Amino acid sequence: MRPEINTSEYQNLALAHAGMDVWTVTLNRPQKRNALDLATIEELVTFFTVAPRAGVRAVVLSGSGDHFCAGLDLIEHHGADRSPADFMHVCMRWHEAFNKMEYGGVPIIAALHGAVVGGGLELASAAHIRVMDETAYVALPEGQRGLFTGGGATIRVTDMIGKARTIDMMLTGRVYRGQEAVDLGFAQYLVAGSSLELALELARKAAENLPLSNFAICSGVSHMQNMSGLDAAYAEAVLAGVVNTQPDARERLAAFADKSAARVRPGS
Ligand code: 1HE
Repeated sequence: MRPEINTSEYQNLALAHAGMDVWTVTLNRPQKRNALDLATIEELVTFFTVAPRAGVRAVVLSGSGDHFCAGLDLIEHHGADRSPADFMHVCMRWHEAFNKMEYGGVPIIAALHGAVVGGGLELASAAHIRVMDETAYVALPEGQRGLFTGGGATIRVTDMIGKARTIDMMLTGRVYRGQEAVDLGFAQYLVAGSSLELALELARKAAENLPLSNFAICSGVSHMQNMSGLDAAYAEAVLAGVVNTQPDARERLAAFADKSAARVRPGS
């Protein structure tokens, strides 16, 4: 049976259906600059566990207030006085949430503005597309706080910008923004206006694809990055075997064959 998204279950995330089975997921603790406490991480786990089976065709992830996300809730962490094992388990819940995002098969577009820092950058890195506005900036200030990244920066930020730049950010607290951030690979789009607006447009575009194609794109590419070239080629062939013969694709292929389908042109 298809599970439902029960919006009243969520306190720290604001969920809304934006049409075409596109959902907006908004970090909703602006008074805490959307810092990620354990409760918020659990809500992310819940949503991204249910979303792939609830018919969600794309997600726009954003933050309320002036900032996307200030990372780990430092006040909660300070107050909890955690043991090494406690914090290891906290990090495992972050990984649970972010892996469900990256590998879940539902396209996630992050709309970034203001601070996207520490764990906030780790969260954004688990999305499939990132859109920055002119206020957005990224940093990994853990080193300055006496901490280390625990939500996947060593993997996903390094994938985006390379090892040397990641280490520089961690050591020096370097901040990137604007075109430079896009050129380095932090985001695929920079907008003069609202990142949310473009993210929604991109999500709707992605939602027009068949869900099985999006599943392959939004889980297959990531899985294949973790494999040897030989295994990745094998897995790609198997996945394409399933996706490229799906009955729902016949109509689209027929439209290409009878010349009624749009052609690929620059600017389309
Ligand atoms: C917070 C947090 C937080 C704000 N945890 N409460 N992340 C950082 O080191 C970033 C820390 N935050 C900042 O640098 C700034 O807050 C911002 C640049 C994001 C925003 O500045 P501003 O001037 O708008 O806000 P503010 O006055 O600093 O903070 C407003 C409130 O948000 C204040 O709470 P209040 O109750 O005193 O009003 C802050 O305490 C609260 N707040 N950021 C908790 N992060 C799995 S490991 C991941 C490791 C990390 O992510 S390390 C965290 C890195």
